[in-house]
Order: sequence, then structure tokens, then C-alpha cells
Amino acid sequence: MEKPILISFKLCPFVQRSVINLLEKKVDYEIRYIDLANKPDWFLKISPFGKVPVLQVGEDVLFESAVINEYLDETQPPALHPKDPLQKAKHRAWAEFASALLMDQYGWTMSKVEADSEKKKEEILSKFKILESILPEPKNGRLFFAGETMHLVDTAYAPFFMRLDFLKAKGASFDLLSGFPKLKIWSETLLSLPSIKNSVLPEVPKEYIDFIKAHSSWLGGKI
Ligand SMILES: N[C@@H](CCC(=O)N[C@@H](CS)C(=O)NCC(=O)O)C(=O)O
Repeated sequence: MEKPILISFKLCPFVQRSVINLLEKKVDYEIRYIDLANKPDWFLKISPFGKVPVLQVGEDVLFESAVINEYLDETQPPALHPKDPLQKAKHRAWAEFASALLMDQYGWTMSKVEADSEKKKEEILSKFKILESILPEPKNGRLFFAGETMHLVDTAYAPFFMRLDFLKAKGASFDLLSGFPKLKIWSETLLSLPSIKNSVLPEVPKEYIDFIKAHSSWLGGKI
């Protein structure tokens, strides 16, 4: 594969999923950061939705993180999707569930009024209940979505767990994982991996919190 170029916004969890996959697969890639508040013309020309991530591969452009990651998985070893089509389809479905969680997390942190923020928090907690009921048992204090090994679906959840961890550092009231023991172990397992730790720039934990505060959200006022 020609050296791919990933177009990123530093704080974007969807881009982060692609970075994790590129790191897991040890792909030689370039990353270009843009400011989403001031999108450059060259970016608007190549990104049909005006969103990141975009992956440029030679003359071709891919968009949508799930699609980018499936392409990387099909072309760059090790393959992280299950081989069995039924299991693969299930993993894709649960990766969609992770995207819904990311949107809830955005709503929880960025809503202007308490009622909207709390509603999103409740939606996160009800999704946690569902996930907790389908996860396998941890082994030796470790857990991935499908048990003992990492799959593509895990990379879809890692950015969500990382942001929750940034918030947890700001106070126990942000620790939404308490009461969900399997999810907690899953999160700890993912956040301990080098490909996940190195998938954001060092300034991102602080900038994530600053971003929430700068948008005068209800939750931002509590941090
Ligand atoms: N479904 C898309 C979501 C990507 C997305 O929402 N990206 C956000 C940043 S995290 C974005 O580029 N937003 C641009 C905008 O809203 O103007 C994916 O998975 O790639």
C-alpha cells in the first residue's frame, strides 16, 4: 500500500479508532491535523461529509471510520475481524453500538442544560447494562469484547473509554463504570495497550477537558 495519509482533528474519537488500527498493524502512515472550526478548502474538496477521519491512499479517498478500519483490516495484517461471517457481522453491529455510545458521551459532556446532559448520561448507563450482560467472563484480570484477544470491535470502544477516563480524573461523580465490573476490566485492559495509549497526542487529556469547558456546557461547569 502507498503510504496512507490520515486527516485528523486531534480530539476526534472516530479518527482515534483509525490511529489505533494503523498502530496495531504497524503501518507507515502520515497524519495531518486540521481545525474543524476552520476547515481548509483542500479538506472540504476531499471529504464528502466535511468530517474526519479521511484516509488518502494514493489518488483515492476513504471516509467513515468503520469503512477505513475495515479496509485497513483487509489489507494490513494482523486481521482483527473474526473470520466467521456471522461473528464478523455481530462485531460490526456492536461497533455501531460503540458509535451510539460516543454520541451519547458527546451529548452528556456538551449539553447546555442539566436535563439534557442527565438524559444522555442515563442513555449511557442503559447501554452499559446491555453490554455488561453480553460480555464474557474476564480471565486473569483482563477482558476484550470477545474474551482473550483484541478485535476490530475493541478499537471502536477504546476512544469512548479513554474519554471517560479523562473525566474520571476530574472526580468520582464522572466514574460511570462503577457498578459495571466487566466493563471496568474491559476498559482497563484496552487503556493499558501501547497502541491505544499512543493513539492520541500527549496534550489531548487536558485539551479534551478544556474543549468541554470552552463550550460552556452544563457538565463543563462542574469540572
Ligand atoms: N460516522 C463518522 C463520524 C465522524 C465525525 O463525526 N467526525 C467529527 C469529528 S469527531 C467531524 O469531523 N465533524 C465535523 C463537523 O461536524 O463539522 C465516522 O465514523 O467517521
